[in-house]
Amino acid sequence: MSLIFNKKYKLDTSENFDEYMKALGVGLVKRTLGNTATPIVELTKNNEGKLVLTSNSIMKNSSIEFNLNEEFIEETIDNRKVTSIISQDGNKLVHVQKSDKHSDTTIVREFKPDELKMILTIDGITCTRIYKPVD
Ligand code: DKA
Repeated sequence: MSLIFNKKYKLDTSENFDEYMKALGVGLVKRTLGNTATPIVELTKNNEGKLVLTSNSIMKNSSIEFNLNEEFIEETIDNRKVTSIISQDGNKLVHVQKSDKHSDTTIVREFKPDELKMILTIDGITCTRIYKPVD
């Protein structure tokens, strides 16, 4: 199994996202927006061969560009500045975010033809978000 590029996925179901955001220290206003947003996510590659992960929603349009296994500074959807590193495990991207403001968090994105499954963990809290292909 490998990653799936150039395919748009839209959020379909989400479990425990509010608890996850609370553990990150996200305030009520942003959590309310986060809980109602249905982002559309797509993985592409740019001209330099970097991977690009785009997320578009009413809350924010964001895009991160990265090489696998290389640290980079990421500004998250809720405007945290974190140090990120992303590695590949078959059809999964394993994304670790480090910050001095909260515990390390890991986001695993599993790309399948019929869904994109995200598992987000922090401090023993697990959030599962299922995205479905658009069209
Ligand atoms: C997603 O892409 C969720 C990404 C997690 C962002 C953390 C906090 C967001 C606060 C609105 O589906």
